Amino acid sequence: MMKRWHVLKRLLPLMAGVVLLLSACGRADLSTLNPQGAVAQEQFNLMKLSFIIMLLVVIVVFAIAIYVLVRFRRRPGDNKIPVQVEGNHKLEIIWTVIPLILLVILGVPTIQSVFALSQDYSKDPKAVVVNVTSHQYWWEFEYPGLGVKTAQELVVPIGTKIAVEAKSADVLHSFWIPALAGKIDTNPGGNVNRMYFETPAKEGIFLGKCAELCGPSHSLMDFKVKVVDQASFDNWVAAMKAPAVLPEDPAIAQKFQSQCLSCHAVGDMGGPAFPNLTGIGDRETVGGILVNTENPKYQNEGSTYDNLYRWIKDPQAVKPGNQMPKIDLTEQELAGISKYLAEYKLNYESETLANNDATDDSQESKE
Ligand code: HEC
Ligand SMILES: [Cu+2]
Repeated sequence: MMKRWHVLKRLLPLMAGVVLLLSACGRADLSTLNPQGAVAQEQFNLMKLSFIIMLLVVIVVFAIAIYVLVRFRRRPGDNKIPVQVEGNHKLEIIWTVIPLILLVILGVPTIQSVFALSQDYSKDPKAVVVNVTSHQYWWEFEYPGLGVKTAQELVVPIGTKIAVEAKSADVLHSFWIPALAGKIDTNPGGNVNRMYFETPAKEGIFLGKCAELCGPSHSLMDFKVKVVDQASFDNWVAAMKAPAVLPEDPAIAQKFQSQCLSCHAVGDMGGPAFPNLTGIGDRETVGGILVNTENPKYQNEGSTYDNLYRWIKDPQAVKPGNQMPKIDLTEQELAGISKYLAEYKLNYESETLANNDATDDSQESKE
């Protein structure tokens, strides 16, 4: 007994260490185990149910196995071969019926949920319909009912069903917001996949991921879901439709128009096929991964918006293989354009979200 305790005592710090290590793996804004909204909650309940059943089976099977090992072990001097039993009707019926019952307990709610969660809410007037298009390596969000298009950050109102129609512009990707809903593949070739999720009743920012290996920058293909109150959402929609604001400095404005608006859109100007930059100053990140904040540490020739600057200067260095080319700009143009974009804010948020700093602190710019 003493000896066993000694072994256990040695193992305790190790086990405590493992607990600490694993507890750091979960991020509230990126965890299926911290579900937000009704859909994620239902999926989590299914997980709990199957986990509990599994745990019960494991405990019973191990208990019987250990009991048999101990009770019927060979003792010194005992050389008798025990009675050999072959087949036992009662036992066989028991261990066939119990799994059947467990499967029914697991199956009925699972099938119910699968059908309930595959409902199409795109015709529901209370739902917000979003057409999601994945690109190597960014996400496009179009709100067909509202006439708005944005990228990288899906802005949605609280407590609402979001009906997603997902497709891909190039290769296979997968749309996944761990804290809000399960994932869905986005396919090329006009094949639309549908799902819906429900936003929680309070504001917050949730991290989304591409969950299908799609190329060298797959792991950098992040997006955000920004849940805001209804008033902020309405403000946002209106502000997205407002006329474009161009850089004040005419030389910078000219450069921006000729070099950037061939691909990008701001307000009512520019091309529709590439990420819409309207209100990019409000976005949490640049390119989905670099934190979009002012950071004097990287003061670059008059621009403290290090990450916008860094992206525009050499997007390929940030996300290898993405479709934005490196553009020839002078330091002054670079600084001017990044400052302009950083200050391009729509100011749509009500105070609650501005004060509730749900921004993910662990999202460091990778350097
Ligand atoms: C050939 C088309 C093209 C041109 C020209 C172009 N871009 Fe881009 N840009 C892209 C694409 C594609 C992405 C998305 C890259 C990704 O994340 O995979 C992007 C992403 C961005 C982003 C990040 C967007 C976000 O939502 O986080 C910024 C900022 C940006 N571009 C600024 C500029 C500026 C400034 C210029 C002009 C100097 C410019 N781009 C010129 C195609 C272009
Ligand atoms: Cu991917």
